[in-house]
Amino acid sequence: MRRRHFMKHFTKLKVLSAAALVVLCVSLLGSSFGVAHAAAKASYTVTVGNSATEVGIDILAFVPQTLKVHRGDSVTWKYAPVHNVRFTDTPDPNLIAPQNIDGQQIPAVDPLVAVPSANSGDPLKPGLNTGILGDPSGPTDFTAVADLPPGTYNYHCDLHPGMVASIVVVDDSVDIPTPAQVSQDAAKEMANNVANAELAYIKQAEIAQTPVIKDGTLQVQAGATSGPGTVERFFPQVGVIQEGQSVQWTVAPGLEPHTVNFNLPLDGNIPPTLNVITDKKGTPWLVPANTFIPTGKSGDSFTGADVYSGELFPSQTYSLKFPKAGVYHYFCAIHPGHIGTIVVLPAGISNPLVVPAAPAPAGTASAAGTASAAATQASTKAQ
Ligand SMILES: [Cu+2]
Repeated sequence: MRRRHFMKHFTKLKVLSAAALVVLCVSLLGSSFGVAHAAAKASYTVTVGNSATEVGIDILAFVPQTLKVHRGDSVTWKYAPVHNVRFTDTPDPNLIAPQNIDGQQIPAVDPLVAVPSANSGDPLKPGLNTGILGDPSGPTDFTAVADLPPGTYNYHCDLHPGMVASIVVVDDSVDIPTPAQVSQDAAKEMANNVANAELAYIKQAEIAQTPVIKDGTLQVQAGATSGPGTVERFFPQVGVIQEGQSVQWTVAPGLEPHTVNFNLPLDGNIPPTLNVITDKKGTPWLVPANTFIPTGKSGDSFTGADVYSGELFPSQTYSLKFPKAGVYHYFCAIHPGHIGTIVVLPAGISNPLVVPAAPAPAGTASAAGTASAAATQASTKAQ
């Protein structure tokens, strides 16, 4: 999700006092390289997602997923848009639900998720919520000091309910990887995730070059997934059908929802997914933009007036029938740059993208039969 305002910018606290620094140096001198000892109050980093929005790739993962720390170490989450960190075992089931705003029931992001429960630099506590962070213009940070007894503390992102991770506070006597080692491994893991997502993008784009029109319905995939990586694009990006045919969008499995919104604004200016409104008491609320609210149901006909699908979740489908020839651009209200086009050809013009199926040779009933007949022919010619 994309947000331009309402970003809480937190001041990073310097957790190392001069005295602590001396202790740290002495401790490092006496230790073997690459292992963090208990006396050092170390500062660890967790990367929250990763985004290459110019090509529509997001990585929906906390890296590292499991971070071992000693009591008193600090953890900084670095957000690449847009996530929250909340220390509970279950994501909020009512992420966007009607809220009482000045006596009216208005759909808004649950304050449990939207409003931070602590400031950056505060001690880590079960239930801590950082609020939604990660401006599209760059990552933002949140730091918490893990002053907790040894144990496993789970957290997740409420916007992407499969994004789960944990901080494991280990006993002071246990050696754990240093922050430098953890960051180095995390960078490698994240680079792998991005490379895999790029590969998924290329593969899906290649598949989409051969359109699938089944029973008069073109199949379009919204997004592609590779492990924690998602590609926020439509496949095919340009769909071609004939008047009276339909398009069915299927959201790729994974964690990322999408929408199908006709029409793309003429100036290309897609409004932000969420807006901030302030109630009479001055409390800010995050409310979904109009583009997020469904105006047309699956199976409707698209005749040129705006139609918005509303949020479509992984594996969910949505279809529209196109009775009128034309070129129609559409967009996803959630992801910047997630735009597609449907070209509807007038009656009498056949779809140039559809490759006619070869007629089956006489006496062969199956595709396998056709293939083996062709193979026989080829091997005969080769001799
Ligand atoms: Cu999208």
